[in-house]
Amino acid sequence: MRGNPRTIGLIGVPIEEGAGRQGCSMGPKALRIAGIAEALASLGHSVTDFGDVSPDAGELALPGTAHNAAVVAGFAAALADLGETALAEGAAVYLGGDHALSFGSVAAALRFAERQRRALHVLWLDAHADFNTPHTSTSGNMHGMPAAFFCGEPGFDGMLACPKMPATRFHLVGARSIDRAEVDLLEARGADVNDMAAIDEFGIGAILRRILGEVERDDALLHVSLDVDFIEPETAPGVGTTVPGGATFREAHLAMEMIHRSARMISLDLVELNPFLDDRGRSARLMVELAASAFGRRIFDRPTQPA
Ligand code: 5AB
Ligand code: MN
Ligand code: MN
Ligand code: MN
Repeated sequence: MRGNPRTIGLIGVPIEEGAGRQGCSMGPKALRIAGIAEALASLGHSVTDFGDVSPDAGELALPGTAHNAAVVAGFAAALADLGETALAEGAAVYLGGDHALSFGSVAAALRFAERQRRALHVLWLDAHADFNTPHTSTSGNMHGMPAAFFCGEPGFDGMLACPKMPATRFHLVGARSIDRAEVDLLEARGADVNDMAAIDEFGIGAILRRILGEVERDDALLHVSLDVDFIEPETAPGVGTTVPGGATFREAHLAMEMIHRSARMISLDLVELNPFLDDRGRSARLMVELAASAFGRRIFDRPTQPA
């Protein structure tokens, strides 16, 4: 074991209503079959699986275009509560499910941070910004909206009561497909956008070092949201929204290894895995490996593979 053993709560979130196509509801099962609990426990952590969360029932329609807003809101409400319970005991790992689960997972982290009187930073590892609102979205798919919600953009009345955070603490890394309206909003709010060109030019290590340094400077807590499409689709094909030119296997691992060393992460989303599109469980296993790196697995811990 490296560093301190932690108590980790796994929360399955079988939501697919935020995405434009079906399949992400099978993600929690695939991540469990790929060995998420065993991988974290093998590092010396104490792992509890809370099972799959069920959405609270309710009605909600948002002005503008936002498909399945009631389902997304129902998951968010249930998840914000269960997430807070998990955070009170240790770290939370959310097994997605599409990225609309972050309406709830980040709400839980913001509530927890507020109670601790600490600031929260969010690291968003994604090809996309997920900074649309029901007024700007051209697809109406709510997996493209959670960041705008928790950064306090208008248009989500009735979603969920929770603290909001300034977009200056929202760090997007890996972006290569951002909608016009998102670019304008991200710029206007001063969000920290690091696109693939920045990774190519400066290296992901330098970018992560700067971001984690800001978290340290603020003595803040960190929530990490890992979208499968952050990674190059040839390496992680099990996702509905592939964009070529993504992070490599090693870039993704280095990011997770640096997150571990910073010792600031309280919660981690593993989102957008679509097992229906995956190649023999490859992307599911990669997401598990990346989560293990974020919780302390190092290259030295890995046995050499037989030839
Ligand atoms: B994902 C798009 N910006 O709003 C939209 O996969 C894509 O969680 C959103 O990052 C992608 O529909 C959402 C075009
Ligand atoms: Mn996303
Ligand atoms: Mn994405
Ligand atoms: Mn996606």
